[in-house]
Amino acid sequence: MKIVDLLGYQVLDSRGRPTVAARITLADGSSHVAKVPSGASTGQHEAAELRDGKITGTNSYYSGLSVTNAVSNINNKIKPVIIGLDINLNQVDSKLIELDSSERFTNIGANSTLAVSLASSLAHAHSQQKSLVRFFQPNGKLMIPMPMINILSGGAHANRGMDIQDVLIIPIGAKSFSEAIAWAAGIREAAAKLGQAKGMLTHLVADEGGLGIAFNSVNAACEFVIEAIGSVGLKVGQEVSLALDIAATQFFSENNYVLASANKSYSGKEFVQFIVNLVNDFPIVSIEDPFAEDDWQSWIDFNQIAPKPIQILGDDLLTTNLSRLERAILDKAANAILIKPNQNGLVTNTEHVVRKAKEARFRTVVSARSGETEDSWLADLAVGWGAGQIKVGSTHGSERTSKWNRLLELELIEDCEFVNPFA
Ligand code: 2PG
Ligand code: MG
Repeated sequence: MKIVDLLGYQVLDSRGRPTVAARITLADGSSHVAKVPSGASTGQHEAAELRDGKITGTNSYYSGLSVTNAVSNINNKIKPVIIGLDINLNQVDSKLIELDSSERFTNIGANSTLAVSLASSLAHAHSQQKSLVRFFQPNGKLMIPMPMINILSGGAHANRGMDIQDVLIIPIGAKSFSEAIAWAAGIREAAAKLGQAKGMLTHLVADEGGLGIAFNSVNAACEFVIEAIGSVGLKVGQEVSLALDIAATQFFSENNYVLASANKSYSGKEFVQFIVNLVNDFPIVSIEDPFAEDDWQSWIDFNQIAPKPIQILGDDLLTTNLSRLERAILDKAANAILIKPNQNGLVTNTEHVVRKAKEARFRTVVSARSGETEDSWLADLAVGWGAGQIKVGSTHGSERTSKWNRLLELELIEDCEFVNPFA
C-alpha cells in the first residue's frame, strides 16, 4: 500500500516542551501518527536531538527548545523521498540513513528520523492488518515484561533533591502484570502517606510521576521505600525488590563522583566500593548507570567484584548504540542494556540492538524518557521484541499510564505469559 502523505509537526511533551510528531497517510486514507519522547539526563553518545536554539516569533516562548528545524526536515527532506513508496519499515529506515549517514543523525536530527520510523512501523502494521505488537511478533505467546516502577525521584528529574535519579521497585513476586501494577500503585500511594506522616514535602511530583522527596543519603531513600513496601503488607526481597538508577554521569566531575546532598566526594575506586556496599545492604536486584558514561574501568571493576548476582544496567553508558553494546559485551562492563528508541534514532536499528544484546545474554529493559507523550507504542515494542522488562516511570501521569494501560490490555486480549527474569 502506497504512502500518499507525510506531515511533520510540533507538539508538546509531558514537561510542556516541544517535540516532533509525524503523520503518515496511506492510499486507503488511513493515517498513522507517532510522537517522540525526550530525555533530561541524556548521555552524550545518544543520537542527536535537533532543537532550534534561539529563535524569534511565537516559538521564542519555548526558550530555544522548539523543533521547527527537525519538523521542516520531515516536510522538506524526508517527505520527497518516501512519498509514493509502498509502505515498508525497512525501506523507510534505509532511506533515512541515505539522507543522513552521520553516526548520530546530526544533520536531520534523530527526533525527525524516529518520528518517521515509528509512524512507518504503525502504517506498515496497518497495511498487514496487524497491531504493532503482532507486526513485530506475528505468532505465538507474547511475553509481557516485568515492570520497573519509579517511587522516588531525584537528580535531573526532581531539582536534585536527592543525588541519585531513581529509587524504583520491581514486583518480582507478582504472578501477572496486573498484579504487578496493583502492587506498584499501592506502594506509590503508601510512600506518599508515609512521607506526610514523617512531615516531608510529598506534593512534589517529579518528571516521571515519582515523589520528589529530598533525601540526603541513598541509604535513607532505600530505607524509606522499604518501609512503604512493608506498610502495604508485601514482603521486601521476596515479593518486591529495589532497583536504582544512579545516573552517575550527572554528578561525575573532574574524575570524581560528587554527592552534593550527602556532601561527599569519591574517586572511581571508592565509588565502586560505595556501590558494592549499597547492593550488599539492600535488596537491590538491578542497578542502572552506577558509573559515568565513559568511566569504563569502574564498570568493569564492579562487574568483577559484584557481591551478588545483580542486573548491571547500562543507559548513558550504552545509549542503545550497537558499537557501545559490543564493547560492553567484550569488556564485561555490564550485563543488561536499557533500550530507548530515541537514543538510537531508528526502529529497525533499535531492534538490532535488542537482538545483539539477547545473543550475548544481556538482559534488555525497554525504557520511556523523562519527557514523554501520550503515545503507547513503547509497550508494543517491548512486548513485540520480547524485551523481558520495561521502565516507564511511576504510576502517575497519563504519559506513563498510557504504556501501563496498553500492557494491561495486551495481557487481557492476547495469548500471553508474564515473564519474571528475577525468578
Ligand atoms: C533514565 C531516563 C528515564 P531521561 O535515565 O533512565 O528514567 O531519564 O529520559 O531523563 O534520560
Ligand atoms: Mg537512566
